[in-house]
Amino acid sequence: MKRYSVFAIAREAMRYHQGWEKAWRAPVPKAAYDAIIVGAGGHGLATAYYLGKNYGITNVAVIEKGWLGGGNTGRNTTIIRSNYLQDCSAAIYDKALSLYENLSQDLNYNVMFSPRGLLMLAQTHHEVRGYKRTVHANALQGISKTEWIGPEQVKELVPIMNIDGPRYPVLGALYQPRGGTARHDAVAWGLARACSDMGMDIIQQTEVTGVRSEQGQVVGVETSRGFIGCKKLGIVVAGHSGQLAEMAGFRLPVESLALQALVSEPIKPCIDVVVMANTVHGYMSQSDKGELVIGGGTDGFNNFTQRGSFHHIEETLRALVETFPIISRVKMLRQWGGIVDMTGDRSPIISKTPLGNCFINCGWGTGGFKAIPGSGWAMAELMAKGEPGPLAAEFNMWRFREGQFIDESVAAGVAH
Ligand code: FAD
Ligand code: PYC
Repeated sequence: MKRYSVFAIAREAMRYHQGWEKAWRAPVPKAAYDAIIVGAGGHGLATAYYLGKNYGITNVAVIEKGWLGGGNTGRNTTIIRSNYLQDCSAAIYDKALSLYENLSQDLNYNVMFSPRGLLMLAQTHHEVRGYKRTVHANALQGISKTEWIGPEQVKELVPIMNIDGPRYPVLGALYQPRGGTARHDAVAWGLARACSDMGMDIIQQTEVTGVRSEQGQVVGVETSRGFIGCKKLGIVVAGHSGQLAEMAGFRLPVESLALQALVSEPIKPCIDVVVMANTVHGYMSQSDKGELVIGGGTDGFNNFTQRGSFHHIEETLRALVETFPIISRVKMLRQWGGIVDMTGDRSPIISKTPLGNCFINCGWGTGGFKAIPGSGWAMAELMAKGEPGPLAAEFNMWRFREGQFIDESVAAGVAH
């Protein structure tokens, strides 16, 4: 792991930062690897990282058609929490949260993890019931401290909030003090640097266009730079999972949808917790630069456009202005979209596939940023051992055929 002395930092400052080493190499692909991971988003990079760190498997390539972190990982609104309902979900999201708490130290890279606390507002009686149930479930799971708080406590935590809105007054909130945010690019960059330091190849601007198999086993992938062989394949491509599965000859129960977000001009600090308002379909936090980071629900139709749209700004802001009247005069700066992969039960898939040595990690939908280290940990175990460990066991892709759904529609929030 690279460490720089204060003298090196001062020297580089004096020579206009011309002498820093590249954080990761730009290697020419080898003919073959022990493991190939398709997709250099957070989940693909974390899988590679824990393959090396936990299992000593470092002859690994991560193949990315664009630039690393350029998919949903670099487009998300960075909310981290583990307040899920079902035991298997709470376990993996809480594992991820625990890993996030030490990720900067582990990677020696500041991922700017900020446990500022997270509120999920209850604005209907249905939500009150749903969130109280989650608090009880989390207490029984014994892993993630969540609590139910009343409207006055909400107002104390977020003075800019109007809790007496005409349509949807705030009836209380599900509060997770350990929740918060991290810097999304830094998570991808820190993982990429650590993988590269372990000798792994991160191969950008290279699209996987086919999966070659013989007698039920993957032998390698076709790419825009030619064939690359592998002994194990991990598919970790979020909104493009259906396409990769088709290349490998199987179908997945996922849909691809655009999820949009926007940021405002920077303003003085005015909100120091993360707030999600799922009934009105809006959520908000403030970045270190002062921008309000805002998002809403998914587009109502399947698509692959990574763009924002005007109707979305209108709908999301109309909803949020009722709860945060002060934002009515703030200018919005940028908007964008990312392609998320939605399963019917709003829970992910970390699974073996019909091909013996091919594994898939997808279906994180609108909520996978928070899961990155836990997901990588579980996927690395699956790829290294060929069988899922306790964190992944219930997230297999056959649960949809068997009706073993892991219903997280309340916890998914923006995608309920
Ligand atoms: P990605 O980061 O999308 O990485 C997949 C990579 O695969 C991409 O880089 C892509 O280029 C590559 N790829 C695809 N096809 C190929 C191919 N054929 N060959 C090679 N490479 C390929 N989650 C939260 O927990 N909290 C949030 O606040 C939150 N907010 C969100 C807001 C928005 C607007 C969006 C879009 C998502 C949000 N999410 C949030 C969800 C979260 O971003 C995703 O679940 C998570 O980032 C998925 O990570 P990933 O590594 O699986 O996918
Ligand atoms: O999963 O917490 C979440 C989330 C918030 C916004 C988008 N996803």
